[in-house]
Amino acid sequence: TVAAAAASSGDVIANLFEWNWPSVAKECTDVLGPNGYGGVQVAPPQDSIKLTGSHPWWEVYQPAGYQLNSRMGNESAFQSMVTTCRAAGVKVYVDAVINHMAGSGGTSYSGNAFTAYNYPGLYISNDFHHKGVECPTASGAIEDFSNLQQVDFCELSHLEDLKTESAYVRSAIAGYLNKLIGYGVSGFRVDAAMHIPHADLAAIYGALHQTADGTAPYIAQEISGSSGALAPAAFADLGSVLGLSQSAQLKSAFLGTIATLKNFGTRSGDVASTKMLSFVANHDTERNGNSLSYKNGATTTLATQFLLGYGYGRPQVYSSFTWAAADDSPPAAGSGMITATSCGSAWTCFDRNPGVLAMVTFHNRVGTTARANWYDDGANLIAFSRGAKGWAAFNNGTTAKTQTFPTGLAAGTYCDLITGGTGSGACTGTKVTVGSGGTATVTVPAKGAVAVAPA
Ligand code: LM2
Ligand code: CA
Repeated sequence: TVAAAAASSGDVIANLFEWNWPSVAKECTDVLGPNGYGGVQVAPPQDSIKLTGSHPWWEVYQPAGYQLNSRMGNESAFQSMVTTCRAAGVKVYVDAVINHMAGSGGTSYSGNAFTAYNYPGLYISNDFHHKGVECPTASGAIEDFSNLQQVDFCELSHLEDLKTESAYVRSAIAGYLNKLIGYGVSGFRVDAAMHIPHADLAAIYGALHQTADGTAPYIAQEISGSSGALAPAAFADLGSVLGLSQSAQLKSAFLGTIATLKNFGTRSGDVASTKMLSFVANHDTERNGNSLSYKNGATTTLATQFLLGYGYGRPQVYSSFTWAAADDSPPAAGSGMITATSCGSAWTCFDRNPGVLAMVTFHNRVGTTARANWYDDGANLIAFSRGAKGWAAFNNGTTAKTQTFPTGLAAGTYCDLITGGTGSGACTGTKVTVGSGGTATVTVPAKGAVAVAPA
């Protein structure tokens, strides 16, 4: 049996995309646990195709079997990472690639050989959808992403599409996920969930065990459609959904004017906050241009701080490797095995940014308290309170702004978490003095934030 996770202080998830298992474990112990993160999301841990020559990051999205040998480490390294993270109070969420297998035959990181539609001891041709059978397109690939039959039964980028309506395939997938739960995993990001029929997802989730936390696994589904049966809202009855359109809204706001974020989380199609896994960027959106990325520097840090402060969805902070070409491998040995993370130029560790850590504290202190006291200048200065528990201001402009804001806070002097730290000693940073009417005159730095939330 797996030990209960150490007392966790919150729900924020660090998405350490393609960090190897020892590096994830160390981050849990040194950074995530001590700073109040509640979880870590890790890259797909199952066996995957190992190409000859270069090793693009996306090898991990071509499963070759469910053994836990991957570019991030072997099964015992995975298990030890989960144990270490849980001991630090950090729950582990796994990216589960269950819609498909690889796009061709090959060999795997476990050293297994496989051919098209044939994974020895696991799947045979009859366990897949095929063109001319379930899939109506001539190519066998999805050609029209608004056509439900194609989306469900054809191949996403020619990746062999599992027959998830079959009892055998469902039980093989559930067996893999239950093995992870048995190791202490608390939930899943379900890759390409939109491409699995709703009933099949329901059957697979229904076969999952309780986690070591004593609850059903947390489920966050990747739904890239926008309307009808393919909209995120159409899957929210089964679990949470990824905030893809929300990350796109954050990009346009932070590259334009953030006053537009007054409706963040309340547009039509925005699911309930409790069903939303929200983020500024992920491994797909940072490459396809749909979101901000580390290349936007301070703007991305500020957007991450906003997301942590605002209170829509369960926020995720993305930290991964830098790249020149979209297919580039993370730093790895010639074998494809990913090397230890070193934050700096090859890896961007937003999860460690002091201003981000301050907002994780803010997020945890205000909890689910409703927003109030919205302020915006019609352009790039905004502020809001979280009831009477906290107040924050964000300046996305390039010059500092001084303004008198309603704060919702009791009169008194508060210490800015971002410049003053989160400890209980004397304030070493900006002081926010709230008068008897609840207002405060504050200077918000260019591309910066001020946030107060007493412990
Ligand atoms: C996802 N969500 O639905 C992942 O977030 C995304 O990163 C995955 O694509 C995709 N679905 C499949 O899991 C990535 C990458 C693709 C790559 C696939 C498979 O963005 O470019 O496709 O992983 O490795 C690659 C080639 C593609 C080829 C395919 C099959 O880029 O040209 O298609 O392999 O051989 C013929
Ligand atoms: Ca499918």
